[in-house]
Amino acid sequence: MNKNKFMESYIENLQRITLKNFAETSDKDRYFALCDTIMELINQEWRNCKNRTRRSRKAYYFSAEFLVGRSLGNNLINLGIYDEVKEILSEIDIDFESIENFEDDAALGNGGLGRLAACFMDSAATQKLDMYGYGVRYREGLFKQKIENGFQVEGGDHWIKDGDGWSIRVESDSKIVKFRDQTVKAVPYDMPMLGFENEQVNTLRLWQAEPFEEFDFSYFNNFQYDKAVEEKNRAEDITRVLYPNDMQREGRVLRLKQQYFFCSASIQDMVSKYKRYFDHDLQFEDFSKYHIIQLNDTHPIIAIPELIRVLVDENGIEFERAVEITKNTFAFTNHTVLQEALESWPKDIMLEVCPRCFDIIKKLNENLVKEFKEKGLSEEAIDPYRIIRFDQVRMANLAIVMSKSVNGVAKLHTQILKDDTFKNWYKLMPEKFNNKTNGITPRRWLVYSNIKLSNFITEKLGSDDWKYDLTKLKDLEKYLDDEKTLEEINQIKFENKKELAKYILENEGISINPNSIFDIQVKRIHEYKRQHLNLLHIINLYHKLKKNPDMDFYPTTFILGGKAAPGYFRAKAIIKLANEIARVINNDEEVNDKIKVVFVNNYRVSYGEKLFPAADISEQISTAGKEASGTGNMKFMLNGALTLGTYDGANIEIFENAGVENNYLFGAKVEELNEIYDSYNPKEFYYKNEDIKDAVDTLLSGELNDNDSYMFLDIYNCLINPQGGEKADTYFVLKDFEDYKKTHEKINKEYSDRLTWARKSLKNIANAGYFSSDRTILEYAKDIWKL
Ligand code: Z16
Repeated sequence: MNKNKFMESYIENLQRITLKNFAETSDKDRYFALCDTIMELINQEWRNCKNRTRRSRKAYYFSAEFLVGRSLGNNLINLGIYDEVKEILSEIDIDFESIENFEDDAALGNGGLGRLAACFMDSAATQKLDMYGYGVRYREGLFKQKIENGFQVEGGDHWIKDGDGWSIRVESDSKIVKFRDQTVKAVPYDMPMLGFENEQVNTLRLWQAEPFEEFDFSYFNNFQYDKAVEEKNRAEDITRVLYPNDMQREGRVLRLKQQYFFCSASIQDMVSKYKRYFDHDLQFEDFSKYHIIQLNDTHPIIAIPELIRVLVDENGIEFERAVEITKNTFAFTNHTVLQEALESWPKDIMLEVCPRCFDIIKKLNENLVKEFKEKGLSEEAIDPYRIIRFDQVRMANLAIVMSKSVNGVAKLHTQILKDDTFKNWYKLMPEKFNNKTNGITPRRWLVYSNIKLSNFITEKLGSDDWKYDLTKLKDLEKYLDDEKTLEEINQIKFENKKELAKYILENEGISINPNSIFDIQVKRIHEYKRQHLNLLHIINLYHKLKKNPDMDFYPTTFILGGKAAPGYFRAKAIIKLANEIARVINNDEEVNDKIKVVFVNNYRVSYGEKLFPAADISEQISTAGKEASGTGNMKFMLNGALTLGTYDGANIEIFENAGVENNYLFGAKVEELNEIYDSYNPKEFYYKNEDIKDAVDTLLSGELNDNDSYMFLDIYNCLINPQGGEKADTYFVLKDFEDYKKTHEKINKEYSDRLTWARKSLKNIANAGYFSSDRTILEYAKDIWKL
């Protein structure tokens, strides 16, 4: 890059888009001008990639969510010009960090699943894999969380109200999407996905819904202005907002419209390009040779009947032939074993949204049933396989029949799919099932967000090859017994903790001690993730410190954060509980030099970038068997935190790679929980264990105040009182409490041996290589996509 040219074009852009003189421009202006300048810089390479890959086999990642976060810093890192641009800006008195903060997170996802899609985009480009992302351009991303009086309050997230510096509207590639009762235009917005220091620029294409005709003049001419506006709104409604539920299916018509909307537009896009560039293949003989579609969970499965529809209805392909093509085109990833998340759509809703797709699904179901009957299966034996049952379309079944691959996202998770969730399917078609353990991109989650550790690693290894092949971190192990290195690791962690402390003081108004242990749990709030186990333990610890002020105890700061789905009362109760515990403890001068509790407001990608580098302990405490993988666990590990975790999801693989002796494993395993499931009685634990009783009773003792919301009673009841046919403590919080507490005591003791701790930290960093999404995406490419 030519520095002078960059500066010149930057200032030119700044003045052109604002019509102001340089000195008069605001930080926001300066941010957007920088986006423009970078977009110009990559334009040539982006076009080159598009041209080069027109006739090549490509993977298409279909996902209702892409949780991209901010792009400025990440793009500069991937272009290899981060330091230079910072310098250029400082030469004209612009502070990079301050303008960086003007970028709103692109929060087009709920949590792990959406962030995984974003990490995959980074890794695919970095590995020079031709992968296209297809999704939805929500006008409002995941709600902004505010905390008022300890309660979560949701606010809007109109992330593009001041513009969108990273997208190009490609009007000419617009598609028409037809619903039963409405026809809309799908307009693509393309975001460049840059490979790390290579020439690759892939595309993330997000569709926005707009009225088919900008203004319906027939209404207008009849003086029906309201009706004309109404039609426009009805179209725009489809992509107005991201549904904020993770792990909970949403049975609304508008949600299915969103899904069908982006799937239909994407399939049409693929087919029309195919016809343009492979114009000799009128019979689509080679379609599946050039396309493989990876379905990110159940959300985009409607793309399956949509492809059949487009082939049959719009291209005259025979039904059976279209089915064959489709079966060779799709692959399906499952992300959860929680039944409440597996989507099924009522027939009526499908008929209301996309009747032709329902027709096709019905036919697929009939063919399947017929095939089973010919094989001699009874009606009953067929039941678990039916795509339609009790007038519900079971999306996972549709995907499994129609895909060439079905995968889980961590070893244990895939095993549970085979043994349990999809066991009938597994018996029938074992060859389809495979595992792809999740990963994270080391560029965003280390190179960009933890510059100090990143530079340190490069210095120690004498090269930055590890950024391209994260398994090279293994070579850090030669420093395991080098005291100087270990001290440096502690020093870097300390610097990061100071920075986080400053940020938390500014944003949460709470002052925390960087010399204390930073124990962090950030993720969506859900009972299975057991934030309430963490909180009950803090309550009990607090009481112990009150009773015994001279207790040997290493000061600890407990940090929690995460959003609750707006309709999930108990998750919101957990947030209120966290804030109430924080209020009581932080205001108690007898203990607040020993423990502090912080609930960080509005946890999101850009907050995570500050939290992961500063953690000593990573809390990964889900009930065994429930967290499909987890990916936050990997971000903490890569940044040198030790995992306090259950034998669940990818934690297991973290323990395997870094050594369980360098982390803190606790709690019951899946097999044990399955065995005791029917006989489990949490009350036994409550009466037998004083600490449990102390913590649980505090929910109702009056010491904590839920402002008459009955929230703490709800948590109390769910732990020990079976309610309305529902068992008590289905997530085994009380069962695991004692072991959790003991493990915390061990951590607290061992932390003071600072060198031994640093050694464990280094062990984790050195063995985090496996969890690069570069490894994951290469496995997809090799085993499933054959790219
Ligand atoms: C989600 O974030 C996940 C699963 C799901 O069905 C829906 C959503 Cl929105 C998460 C899993 O809970 C998590 O364990 C996993 O690491 C992540 O998906 C990516 O696979």
